[in-house]
Amino acid sequence: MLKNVPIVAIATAHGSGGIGIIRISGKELLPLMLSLFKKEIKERTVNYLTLIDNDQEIIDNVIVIFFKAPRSFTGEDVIEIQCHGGMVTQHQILDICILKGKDIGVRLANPGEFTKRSFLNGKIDLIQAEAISDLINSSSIAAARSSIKTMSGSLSLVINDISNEIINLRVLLEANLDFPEEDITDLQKKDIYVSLVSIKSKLSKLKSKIKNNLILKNGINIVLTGRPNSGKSSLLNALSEEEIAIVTPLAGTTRDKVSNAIYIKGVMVNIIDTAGIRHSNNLIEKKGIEKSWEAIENADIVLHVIDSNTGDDNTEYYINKKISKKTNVIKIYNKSDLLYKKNHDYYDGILVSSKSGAGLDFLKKEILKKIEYKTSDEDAFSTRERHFHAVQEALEHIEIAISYTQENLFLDILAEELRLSHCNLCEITGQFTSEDMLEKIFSSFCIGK
Ligand SMILES: Nc1nc2c(ncn2[C@@H]2O[C@H](COP(=O)(O)OP(=O)(O)OP(=O)(O)O)[C@@H](O)[C@H]2O)c(=O)[nH]1
Ligand SMILES: [Mg+2]
Repeated sequence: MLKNVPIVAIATAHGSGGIGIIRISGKELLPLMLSLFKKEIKERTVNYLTLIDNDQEIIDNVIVIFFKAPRSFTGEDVIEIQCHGGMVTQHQILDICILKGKDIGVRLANPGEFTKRSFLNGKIDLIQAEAISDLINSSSIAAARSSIKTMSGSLSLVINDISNEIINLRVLLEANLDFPEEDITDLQKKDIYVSLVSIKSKLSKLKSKIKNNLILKNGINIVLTGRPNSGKSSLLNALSEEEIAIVTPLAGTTRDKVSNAIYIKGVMVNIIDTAGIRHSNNLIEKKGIEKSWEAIENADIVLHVIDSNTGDDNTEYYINKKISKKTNVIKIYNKSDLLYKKNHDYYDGILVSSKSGAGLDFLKKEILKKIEYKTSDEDAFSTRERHFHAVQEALEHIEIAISYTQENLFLDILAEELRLSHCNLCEITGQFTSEDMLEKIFSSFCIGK
């Protein structure tokens, strides 16, 4: 598909509405404007015009606004045509734009292509582009608020501030690279160390903020595991305050995964109950246990439920072998109501009763603690997984750099680690982002955006 030719799309939602907006963007739209409206429209003025098709039939009376490059959303010439919002009219206008724009190569826009052009023309950075998509798709007022803040550049500002600190340090280091280490004064050494520690602290803060926002945006997955009859389904029901799963005294009751979403301090927690883990020759139960293992692999937190009266039979050992490093495990000693007295053996987990509800509030607090969620986060950002990973890598490079300041100063290594850290931050804002990655990001947008 040809790049940089003018593009056109319906910018309003698909279907009939009060009005529809057709948007055209291209480097030089004067010829198309003259062909469509027979006159040159002044930029940023509202124009009430009649749009006529090739058979001289009126398509619609429309309002047209022209944004001259570079003072437009895309940074190119942009024409916005507001018409009556029927699908037939909108498609007729789309067709006439393509027909009359044939000489300048007008084609239909791909998903997200207007925003992509805005990014490529330096009007917005990648974070702001993503925030536009998040704003359109936001499902709560809180999410919309954080998107609009991010769109206005709040996250970009924080990243650019850290980037500038890294650049300043790189300049200092690279200026000294040609000199032997002894020529660097103790004062300079101390300055380098202090700067690195300051960058590290800012990145750590940013990382935990991004994580917090990701938790708010996506929620977390909790999987209940353990031996049959330990009380997993009972715990799901107790946390849900609803009879979601079947509970019986028979071992092997749950076969399929059963899940329910609850909210803990505004965080969506998707709880998945699984088949109890044991050796079984029953075909259905075996399939259920396979599903349990799959769920465990994808969990953010595993609640490993143990009947505090009967113990666990090594299930924990197998679960720990299966889970990834990032998964948290919380041991739950269930059926506390059946215990005569609390035994010190339960110190490594949480004692609860799914029957009486004892210990559940404490468990909820522990869940938020495990994922390091902080409730009062005023400056919410609209963030994505890729931001988190990039900041994490940027932080790792700074930590390596700090480790090389301990005894001798290895200027070349320091300079290289700072360069890599800086690259990670530039990936977030889009300064060094591969074409493939851009394709992936913008293709998730809707057409006309
Ligand atoms: N007294 C008491 N009984 C409980 C408690 N939790 C569960 N039970 C009982 O233990 C039995 C098994 O509970 P389930 O919730 O079905 O256990 P499960 O781990 O889901 O079992 P499977 O689905 O077979 O793997 C039922 O009879 C429950 O009523 C508890 O906290 N106290
Ligand atoms: Mg069950």
